[in-house]
Amino acid sequence: MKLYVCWGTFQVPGMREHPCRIAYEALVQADYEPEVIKTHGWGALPRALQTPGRKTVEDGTGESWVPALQTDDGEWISGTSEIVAWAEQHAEV
Ligand SMILES: N[C@@H](CCC(=O)N[C@@H](CS)C(=O)NCC(=O)O)C(=O)O
Repeated sequence: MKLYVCWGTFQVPGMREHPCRIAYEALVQADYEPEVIKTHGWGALPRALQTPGRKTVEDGTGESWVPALQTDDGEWISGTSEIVAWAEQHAEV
């Protein structure tokens, strides 16, 4: 599976909780080892200015915001709470 994130899965100083980190931790907690793809850029930019990773996310989910998960089945799950819910429902442990 591929987890598309912004610039990483680190905790951002000043940010209460980092959505990409929350999504990553939920998948690890469910015993997955997602391939983490850093999309960089910024979700609010128009498509012409998006990075290739953001364009891949937009093609899959309809929006360029991250985190977004592409499962091994090719299914896309967009949004932190949606990814957390998916991880809980598909826990390998
Ligand atoms: N409601 C969204 C918010 C996600 C969010 O704020 N993601 C940050 C990255 S951690 C983001 O996309 N920031 C702007 C950007 O990088 O495009 C969710 O929880 O999934």
